Order: sequence, then C-alpha cells, then structure tokens
Amino acid sequence: MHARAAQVLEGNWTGTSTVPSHSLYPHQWSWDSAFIAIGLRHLSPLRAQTELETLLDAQWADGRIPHIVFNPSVPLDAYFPSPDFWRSSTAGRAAGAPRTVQTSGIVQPPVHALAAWLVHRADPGLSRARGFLPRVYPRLAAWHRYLLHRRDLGGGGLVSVVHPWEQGMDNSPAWDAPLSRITPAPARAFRRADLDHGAPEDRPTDLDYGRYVRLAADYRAGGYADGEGGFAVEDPAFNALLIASEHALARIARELGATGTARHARAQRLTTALVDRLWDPAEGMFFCRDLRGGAGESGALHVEQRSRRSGALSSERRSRNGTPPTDRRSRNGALPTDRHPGSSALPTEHRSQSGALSAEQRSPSGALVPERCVSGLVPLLLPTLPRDIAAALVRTLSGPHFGLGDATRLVPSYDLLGEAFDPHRYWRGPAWFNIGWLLERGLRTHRELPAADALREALLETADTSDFAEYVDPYTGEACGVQGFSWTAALTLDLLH
Ligand code: 9YW
Repeated sequence: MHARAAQVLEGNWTGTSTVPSHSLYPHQWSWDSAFIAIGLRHLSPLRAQTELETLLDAQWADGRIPHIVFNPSVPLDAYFPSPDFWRSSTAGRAAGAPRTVQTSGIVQPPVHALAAWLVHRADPGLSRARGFLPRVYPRLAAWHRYLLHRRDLGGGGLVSVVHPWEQGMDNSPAWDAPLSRITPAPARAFRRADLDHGAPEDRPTDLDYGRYVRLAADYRAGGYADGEGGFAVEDPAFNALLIASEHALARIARELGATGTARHARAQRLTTALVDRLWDPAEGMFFCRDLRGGAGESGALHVEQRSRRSGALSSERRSRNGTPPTDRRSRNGALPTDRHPGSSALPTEHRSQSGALSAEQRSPSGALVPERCVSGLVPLLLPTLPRDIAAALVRTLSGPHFGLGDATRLVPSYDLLGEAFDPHRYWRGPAWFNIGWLLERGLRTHRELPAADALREALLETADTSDFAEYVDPYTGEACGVQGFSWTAALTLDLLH
C-alpha cells in the first residue's frame, strides 16, 4: 500500500506542487497541499518543503493564502471557476494579489503552519540547510495575521469564512441556511466543469453552484475586501485548525530562537473564544455560527448573546415545533429562494445580490446553525481543549449521530440521522480521509487509544480497497468522487509511519 500511495503522489506531482487529481482538480489547492506535504515528508522531505513553498509564493500582500493557485498550462475550461473568473491580478490588486501567478481570491483552512512544522521535523537537517523555517515563518505569521485581523467579522475573536469553499466542506448542510439568503447566479452564466468528471449525484447541486458563483462574483466586485458580504460564518473546524497551526507557529518560533509564548497564549485565547461562541454542551459538539442569521429572518433561529455554555441551541431546537428549516424549503423549490431583504445602505454593485442584511435586521452575534456536521467534532484535535469537552466530543463521535465503532467504522461528514444526510453526496454524509486523519489524531491526543487504533485501521483498509478515493460511503466504504486522490494517498502514508 505504501508503494501504491507513493505512486499516486508521484503521478499527481507537477514538478513544483501536487494536484489533488489531474481530472477533477488540475491546479494546486491550499489545504490539500498542507495535507499532501504531511504525507510527502515521508517520501521526500524536499518535495514536501517545495509543495508548501510553491503555495506560499502565491500569497497575497495582505497575507491571504489563496485557495487555488492556477497552473497556466492547464486549459481554461478544465476547471470552473477558472482564472478568468477570479481575475486575481486585476480585481485583487488592492489586496495585493501577485502579478505573475493567477489565483482564486478566497482562502481555505489554515493547516499550513502545522504542516510546515511536521515537514521540518521529518528532516531537521535538510530543513536547516535550506533555511526552510526562517523562509516560511514570516509568511505563515502574515497569513494568521490576515485571518485574525481581517476576518474577525463577528468581533468575538474567531475567524469567519465568507464562502462555503473557504471552509473546505463545500456543500455541508451547515451552509444551507446561510446560503438560502443568497440569490443564485443564473445557470447560463457559468459552465460546471466538475460534471465532466464526477457523477452529478455525488456532487453539489446546480442551485448550490449558482450561489457559490454569486458569492464569489460579489467578493470579486468588491476587490476581495473583507467586511459586509452576505455570507459570514464562524466554523469550528476552520478555527480549530487555526489554533492547532498557531501552536505549531509557536514551536517554529522557538526553533528559530524566540520564546513562542505569545503565540501559545493567543492559541489559548482562541480556544476560549471557540468554546464560548460555538460549543453547545447539551448537544456535546460545536456548531457553526451564522453571523448574518438571526433577527429579521422568518424561520431562522435567533440566538441571543449569552454564552453557548448554557445549552441555548437545544432549547431553540425544541421551540421550533417541527417547522421545516428555511434552507430545506428553499432547496426543494417549494418556497421562493430569494429571502434577502436587500440593503440600500450598502454599495449596490458589491452588495445588492449578496443578500447582506442591514444592521437593524442583523442580530449582532448571529445564530448557531442547528446541523450536526463533522466540523463540529474537529476541535478534538486540540490538546488544550477542556477535558469535559473532549470527553463529550468522544461520546458524540461514537453516539447515534456519527456512529463511530457502531454503525460505521469511518466518520461521516454529517449526522447519520440528519434530514439532509446522503451517503454519497460530497460533504453531506460521505467519509473523507483528511477529516478521519484529524479525528484519529484527536482521539490519540486525548488518549482514546482503542478508538484511535480502530479508526486508523478502517482508514487504511478503506484507502486501500477504494483505490485512494476522494470520499467514501461511510457505511460501506464504497468509493465516491475520483480515485487516486492526493490527500487520501498522502495521509495513508502518514498513518503508515
Ligand atoms: C471544488 C480540492 C478541493 C478540496 C475541497 C473539496 C473540493 C473544490 O476539492 O472543492 O471544486 O468543489 O470540497 O475541500 O480542497 O481537493
């Protein structure tokens, strides 16, 4: 299996970075590269360093690491949205997009500092000889600075994503409600290249895509400036990965002769904010906070400003009396999809279609999204999580909603009992290997060794039988999406070591 995983990574290597898959994703993706580097370090520490360096070469002057770095030799129609959609070097000029390389304008989860630290550790001699950490450290620090300063849209110390693609779990049911306020771009305005390579029933719907396109086009129209867009969500996995990476940056700083203390302290403050804003003790997991949700929306949950430790989400769920959530009604087309009230106070080009709520309509702290998504378990990764919270997450992982070690041997991306559950559709049920890898690490960190061992076995076995699939049916392990997928192969290598 080691040799076959190495072969997948060899085949997907372009000379300076690794594509997730030549057919479906023929460019460099940000968090993919971080996971890929974590596996590549066992094959070639040099290639692993190069993978991260190539990505960081495309960093914008404002610190953001773009979610895609485009390969100019790949035809424009091979992937949508292509460079001519994002127009980074012109539309992103004010934000400091690079001139020579084309990128997207949104970001992906910050796994990079964690990856850089693990890559360094694989061969510290080579790393020191090449000055790897001194070169990447300032860039990683600028990346975290961008997230913490430009993306604290809720003002509570956590980072928000402004597009579902940023969080990495594109069509997670957590986005249904926040996306339902976005007017989809008309289907004729774009052509989905993904359907040339993936089965439509495994992929997001056209309606999802229309909204992804609208949000991205609005962000571009505003010069990729952060602020008042129609979609702003604090996600537990994105923030947990930032915390893990901040701890890794502290270790890198120490290796470079600083103390790292301030960074560890910052990671601790972020952990406190994560718990205060996203933890629900009654549900035993974290939830997304929809900053644009709340007051002014019929059918949406309203969350008051008090701490989530009080179990408010559970009472909200009960108080809904079975009213179907806005998102599902709109997805089924039974009700009009456009519920954005518009906002004349905002510049029209950037805001009118994005569904931004006006200040009066918006609840200052937004609302938790009552969907159990696997991102709400990812904070288990954090060694400094309060013990009672880690224990509750482990119980939720093996309980009826995620079924680990009972109904399934892998972790589904979404609630097995949730209304939106679909074992084959992308991030609405299937098990993904990067998430399995993060949770295996979390279980091990919190000394849940039998569960960690069992998950490791299941991940390895399924990677093998599915031929390194992109994602799998969480019950049967049946391959979905593409095969020969890079992070599946890379993380297999890491689990084997
Ligand atoms: C897309 C590359 C990316 C991943 C994301 C995944 C998918 C891209 O593929 O998004 O076009 O939908 O959701 O997490 O980074 O592998």
